[in-house]
Amino acid sequence: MSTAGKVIKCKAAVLWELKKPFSIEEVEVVPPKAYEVRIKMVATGICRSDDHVVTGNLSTPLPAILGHEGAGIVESIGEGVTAVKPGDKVIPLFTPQCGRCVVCKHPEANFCVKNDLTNPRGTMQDGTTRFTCRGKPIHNFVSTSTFSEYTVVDETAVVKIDAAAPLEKVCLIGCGFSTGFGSAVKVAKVTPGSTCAVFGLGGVGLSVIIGCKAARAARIIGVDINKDKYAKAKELGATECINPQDFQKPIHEVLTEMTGGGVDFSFEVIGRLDTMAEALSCCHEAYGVSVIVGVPPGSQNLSMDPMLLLTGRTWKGAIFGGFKSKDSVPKLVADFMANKFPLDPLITHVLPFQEINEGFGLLRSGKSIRTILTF
Ligand code: PAD
Ligand code: ZN
Ligand code: ZN
Repeated sequence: MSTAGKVIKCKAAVLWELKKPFSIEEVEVVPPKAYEVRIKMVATGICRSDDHVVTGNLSTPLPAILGHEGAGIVESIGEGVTAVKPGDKVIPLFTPQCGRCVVCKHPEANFCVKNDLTNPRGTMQDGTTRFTCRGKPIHNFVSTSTFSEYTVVDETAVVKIDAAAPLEKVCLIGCGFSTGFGSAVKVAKVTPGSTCAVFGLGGVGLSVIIGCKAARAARIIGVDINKDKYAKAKELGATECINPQDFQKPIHEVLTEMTGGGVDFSFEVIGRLDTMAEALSCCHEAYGVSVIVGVPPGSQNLSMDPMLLLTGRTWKGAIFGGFKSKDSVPKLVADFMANKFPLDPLITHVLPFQEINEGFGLLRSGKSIRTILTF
């Protein structure tokens, strides 16, 4: 029996309050309005950015259905939707691509003005939400809300992918993989033979390493306080790994000495102000490029000595690896299908969706890289 045009009752993980576990609830998901798409989720990854919402580091209106690294199948479409049809395999896009705004028209930029990150409303483009639970409206999260058996997204925030793609793997292209990989190949533009330092060896940091290796960097130094992360980092291309806690001096001094003056490219993939400063300082004073990938704690500032930039360093940052989401995600899926990069090493755990709190526990304890929740 078709569910198109009807309210769907299904399970979703609702975050009612900060610093509380997710609550698996029955929610109502209303049909998509014009230019909207309702998706049956098949798989979703757990990213540290979701956890940043739980801790309060990343602000978004609550109660909300989080999750932004998913893949699913179109259940129904609203009026006027042409980009996808029921049955299509799709990836929701937490950075939309409307195709019409000044950012979408810019050849390099990807942070479409329709994003819900800078001033999050936790709604669809029309300012309302498609979820209710126990009679209350429940907010969306960054245009996606993948921690639900069904979700509704704007047409600008979803893209069709190869019908043969394994959704329980390519969901990582919805965030972690693309963010890390793009930070290396598109934002930093890592060059052959270069030296790179990657601070933070989680799912996103390891994807930076995959990107540095693909760009044929000669030396890739992983930096993490959890030594359990080193084996995987080396398997994916790190040539050495170091722990800042093993040294008496700041890690940027260690890296500067190790590399005879500083690395060519550095990446902060943790989300801490102190490591952002260390990553900037460890790149070469005359030509180093440092990229901020980690999401910093909300409303905190970092003071820095402008001399660090005056001598020639470049300091950058990007959301979603600088990729224009609609243009890039289908191509990245095709590249994965053509074995151009791996995703399997990033997946350490697979759990049924109902065990979402266990999945977050694995992330917080440093035991997982990516946990995939399956529906
Ligand atoms: P993760 O928690 O899996 O990995 C972070 C890693 O950093 C872990 O291995 C930690 O052990 C390590 N770490 C923690 N503290 C330190 C420290 N003081 N020094 C060295 N290492 C440390 O997270 P993730 O890989 O899912 O995400 C990493 C960051 O990237 C996080 O802040 C997330 O919010 C952000 C992110 N940004 C975007 C974007 O579009 N820019 C997208 C996705 C994720
Ligand atoms: Zn993410
Ligand atoms: Zn746009």
